[in-house]
Amino acid sequence: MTGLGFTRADFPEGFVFGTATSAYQIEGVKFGGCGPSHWDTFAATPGNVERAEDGALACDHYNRWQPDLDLIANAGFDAYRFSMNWARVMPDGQRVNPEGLDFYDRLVDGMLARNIRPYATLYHWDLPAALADKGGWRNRDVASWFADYTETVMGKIGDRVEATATINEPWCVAWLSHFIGAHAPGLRDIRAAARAMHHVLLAHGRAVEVMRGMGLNNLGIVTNLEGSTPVDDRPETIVAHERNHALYNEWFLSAVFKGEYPKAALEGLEPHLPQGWHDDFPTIQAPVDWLGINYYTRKRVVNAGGAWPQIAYTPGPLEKTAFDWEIDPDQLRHFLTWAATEYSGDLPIYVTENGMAGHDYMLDGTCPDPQRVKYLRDHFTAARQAIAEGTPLRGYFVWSLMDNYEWAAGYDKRFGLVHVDFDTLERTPKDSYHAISAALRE
Ligand code: GBH
Repeated sequence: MTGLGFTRADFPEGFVFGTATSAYQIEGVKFGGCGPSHWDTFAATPGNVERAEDGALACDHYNRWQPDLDLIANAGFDAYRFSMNWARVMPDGQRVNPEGLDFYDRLVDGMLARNIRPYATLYHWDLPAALADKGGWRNRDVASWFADYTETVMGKIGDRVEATATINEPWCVAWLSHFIGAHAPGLRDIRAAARAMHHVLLAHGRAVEVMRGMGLNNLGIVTNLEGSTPVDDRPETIVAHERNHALYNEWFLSAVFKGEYPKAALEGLEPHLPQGWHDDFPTIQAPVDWLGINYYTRKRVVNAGGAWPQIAYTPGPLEKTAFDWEIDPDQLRHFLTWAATEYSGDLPIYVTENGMAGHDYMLDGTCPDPQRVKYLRDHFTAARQAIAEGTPLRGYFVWSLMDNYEWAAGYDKRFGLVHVDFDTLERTPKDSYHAISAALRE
């Protein structure tokens, strides 16, 4: 028995063990001709990000990618989920930056040289600022811009990646960023949000069509699913919970796999959707080969009153991470089985992200993170339960390889298996890194 409570023998033959990052969170955008993205703009506006921190240097992975890939290989991981920064590839949203493409070319070759399978994500939130200025995800043209970018970057690396995801977490791209206002571009506008909720799916579908046309396969989308628990059984609470679940968990899966939007979300969004939205479903439903699920926590929902959708969250009683997110591993089992049963059927499912934020600090040259070891143990157990229930779960990517830029929370929420000192940029594997390495190598 290892510290994580499993070895490879406890999972099906060929199960893919990986770790994940995203471009803006680790690379640093000040090198290599990267253009500004809407995250640089957002972070520069006071009040949006803790301490107004940004991704200018981040983990300096742009210059340190070789030792970083060594860390992945040395842990015994089979695969690495990474993303390409759209603004690095197309600094002004149009012109192609060869230096940026070369970086991803080297990175993919570096993975293959180390026997790490590359799982690429096309969009993990770094929209070029020039495209944001044209309306970004509110503008229907974003689907064409994204199709062009997809063709450009996949023309360079598509022949060597194992799998490709279009969009990371469409809920965050659309709702969190245009209605809640917590991520770039920081809007709080139902009309903007409704349009983004639709355009992000249209862009996904267009990208799938483009890649099929290039002869590429193993294409998927990555949704974030979050438990939604009503705090009590009053009718108004249940209504708020159903809207939350529909907007968060059902909207994207229902569109991609069923060609429809869930009623509990559509009742509020329909008046704000772009004209002719029905006609886009054939594109949105372009068949995918796999489904990625990011899972972290559950939320307890109350009815906030006021305007639709009246959703608010309130703290719950479960043990919490440094982000105050409740730890609820059984929701991972539930969502894996639910997604397969309701939507994706026999298609392979991957946990494309799971992990937790800690306030991890160095102690005598080591970095003890017992809460993370337990969190991972309990979530890997939940994944095994989903497999036992018959869910076609094929792999699991721990978020994240190393501490990084945690978006609006800046650098003090640490999700890494590897500690990063943001003054010296020194990397030190935490206890959780050693625990997973032992599990994978036993
Ligand atoms: C993932 O999002 C991201 O893909 C990844 O980049 C990130 O580093 C990782 O999680 C850890 O956060 O309190 O209403 O503002 C996870 C899903 C959903 C988590 C929104 C943060 C904040 C909601 N995210 N949530 S709110």
